[in-house]
Amino acid sequence: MKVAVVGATGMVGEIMLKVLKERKFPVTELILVASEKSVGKEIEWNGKTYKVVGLQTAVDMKPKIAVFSAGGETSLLWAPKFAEVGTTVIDNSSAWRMDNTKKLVVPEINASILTKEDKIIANPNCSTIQMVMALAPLHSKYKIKRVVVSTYQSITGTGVKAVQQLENEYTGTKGEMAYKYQIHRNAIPQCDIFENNGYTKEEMKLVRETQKILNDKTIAVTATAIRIPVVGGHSEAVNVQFENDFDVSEIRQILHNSSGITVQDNIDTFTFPMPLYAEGKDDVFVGRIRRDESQPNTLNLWIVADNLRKGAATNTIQIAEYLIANKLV
Ligand code: 2RA
Repeated sequence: MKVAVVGATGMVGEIMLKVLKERKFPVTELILVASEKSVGKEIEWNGKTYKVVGLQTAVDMKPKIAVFSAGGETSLLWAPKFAEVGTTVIDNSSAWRMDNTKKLVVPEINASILTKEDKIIANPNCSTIQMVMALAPLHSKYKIKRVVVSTYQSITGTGVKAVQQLENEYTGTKGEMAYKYQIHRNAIPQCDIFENNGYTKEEMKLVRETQKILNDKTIAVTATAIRIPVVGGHSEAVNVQFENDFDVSEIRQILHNSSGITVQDNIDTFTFPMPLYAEGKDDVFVGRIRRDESQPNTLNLWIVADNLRKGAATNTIQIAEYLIANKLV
């Protein structure tokens, strides 16, 4: 299959290439796409060397699938151009996520809504993906009423500049700032820009995308998204109130039986998820599972995942795999 990777030189783009190879995706022709300044750059993939091409060249090559991680502006302008030549686009930016005509997909939860007509598919935000992966099976069983989530987000979510800032601060080197403040030995209560309601875009993504993916606007969600000096993945403290009561051991069993979830939950052996150990893995790790004794039908969870893999690249490739398996491309 002719596959284009748009944003091939970025952090997520590089992981998408890695995942395509790891999962032996049926690539017969690979098109590496990046901004004009990277055109001609050579990238090795699966034993072959490829030259990066520009966006119009890639459209003219009519790939069957194009996986995007190139920012919202590029996606808004170029995803429709790919779709017009018959390409199915799976986009990692926020450009299409809340568009009523576009599907927002986590394969383990709602891939069945996809049809042949879906030519631009939105990949959810990383912090949303890991949360709904754990919440979806519990919602089916106990019906979620309200979610309160605090996130502890990896600087890789911001990109290379942030990783370099932390490195510079750690080594005492002067350099460009990705954040307004020092991130080394700090926690910044701002991920993305603020909206008029005092919440950041990142926090409102957790609200809006969760309701769309679980297809239930009655679910109340409130979020606080924090940036911390970690690189392995995002962590989330989730407090979830259900309509119905539950048994904690049954909750653990439901999560254990859910595809893409690994339960790491035993305080006697100090077993719980941590980003240092989630890095490079595709599962969503859930632990610290315990009843919230302050109010009925309410549970606390700790959810950790590699934000560049299941939070972005792997989820994207899994959507592409679903399209092929179900003959939707
Ligand atoms: C972040 N989820 O972590 C956003 C975008 N990757 O900054």
